[in-house]
Amino acid sequence: MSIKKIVLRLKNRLVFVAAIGAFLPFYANGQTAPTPVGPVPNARQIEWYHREIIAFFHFGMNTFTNDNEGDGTASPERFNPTALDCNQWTSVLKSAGIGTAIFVAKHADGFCNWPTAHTNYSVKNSPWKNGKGDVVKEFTDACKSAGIKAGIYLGPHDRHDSRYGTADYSDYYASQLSELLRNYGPIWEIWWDGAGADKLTQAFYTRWADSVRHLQPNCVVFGTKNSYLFADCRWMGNESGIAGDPCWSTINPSSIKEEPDHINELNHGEVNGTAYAPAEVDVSIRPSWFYHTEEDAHVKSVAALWDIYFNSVGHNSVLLLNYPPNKEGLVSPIDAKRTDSLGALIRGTFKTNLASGAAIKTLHSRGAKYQPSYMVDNLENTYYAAADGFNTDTIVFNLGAAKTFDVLMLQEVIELGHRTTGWSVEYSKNGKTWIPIPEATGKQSIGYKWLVKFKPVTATQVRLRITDGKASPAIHTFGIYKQQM
Ligand code: IPT
Repeated sequence: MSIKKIVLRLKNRLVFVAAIGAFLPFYANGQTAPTPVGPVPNARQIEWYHREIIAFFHFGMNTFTNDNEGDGTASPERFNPTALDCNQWTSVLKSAGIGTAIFVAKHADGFCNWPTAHTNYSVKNSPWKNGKGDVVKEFTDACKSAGIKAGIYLGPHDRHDSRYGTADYSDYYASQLSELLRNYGPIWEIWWDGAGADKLTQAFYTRWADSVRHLQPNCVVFGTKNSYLFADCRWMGNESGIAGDPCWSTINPSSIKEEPDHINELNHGEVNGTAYAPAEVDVSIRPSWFYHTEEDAHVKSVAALWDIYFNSVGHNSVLLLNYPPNKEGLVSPIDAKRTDSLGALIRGTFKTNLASGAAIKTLHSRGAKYQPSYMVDNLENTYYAAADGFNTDTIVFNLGAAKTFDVLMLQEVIELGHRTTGWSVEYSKNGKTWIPIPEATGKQSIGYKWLVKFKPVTATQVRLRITDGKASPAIHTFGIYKQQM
């Protein structure tokens, strides 16, 4: 080989090595996904978040005794819905756009809405359908045919059964749980109310949770008090529909346990909490959980429900909205109309992201696979991510023309953990002067979804300032919208 050829070969090799060298940092920083930070959701929790709203149905002996917390002595004779139709319930949900529902199979008065083999205190000793009825079956069948996921509340507390709190009660409850988890198709969530459940030890729940995991591996667990170890989602700390600001998906297990109460931690979560257990916000559309005619005039207004939506779904939580079916066994048309309007308001408002198509500039782009435009593309699997080493960013959306909006949406990539811990949004009419939106200033958590509403503003540019974080930002959605009242 001539000297010339050898030199040429060496040169080519050098060019090749240099090319790889130039490409590597880009590849390493630009094309690999950010590493998750802190606790992250399991598959059940990811699915749970995407349901956004779950309906709750409180119906049982209390409906007929005009009570909310029956003492367990009311005769089964009193349970007699005249026109029970669970397909009517699910049609209410379909038209409101709600795709998940949880039914109270047994509340604390102990009366069972299905003909369980393990107590006589049930529908089988009621006049309804001559004792041949099964509300759990009618509910799960109706959900199935409507394409709605069905969950079950099986009250841990029991005022009727004298075994409550003893080892025998653990057997009794386990047998009922098994009936419900074996015989009614997929059960999407099990709800372990902590109310009155203080006598139930961790050992009870360990046994019951084993059975849930064994019989329905994908079932979400709402856990509180001594079921805290199994909580896929936690109580939010109040029953009025107002999750905290911030509201972290993370929390310490001792706070979920509620000893002595930990309301503040439940409400806000804990930014450095070691468990991933986001809040499920239980609230009734009426003052009570069960139906009372005298509350027909006090069904929550659409405006109140809209606020609750922002304070629950819009606070990185899932809304569990209760409907109390009446003595006929139907959801009242008043309640149905309100959630119809809520559904229309949600669909109308979030239909058009006024930032879609914006020209977007960021300070620390990670690379082509994580483009800023992915924040406004309305696609499920794309997101913007900043380069490693930058926990803050400034993201400017040039809207191209003046747009008027009064709602803001942010979504993080929950699979990557809570990354951003400080953010604010400002707008500009000329690209020079920036005006803060007070309601969106000094915010902390984002998580699955954060919503803010405010008086309408008109702007040609909007900017998101990420001011603090545990890791480089990973933003799934940035949206601005006009409320469609
Ligand atoms: C409260 C329980 O303490 C909590 O564990 C959870 O189950 C919650 O109810 C559900 O709303 S008690 C209630 C009277 C505030």
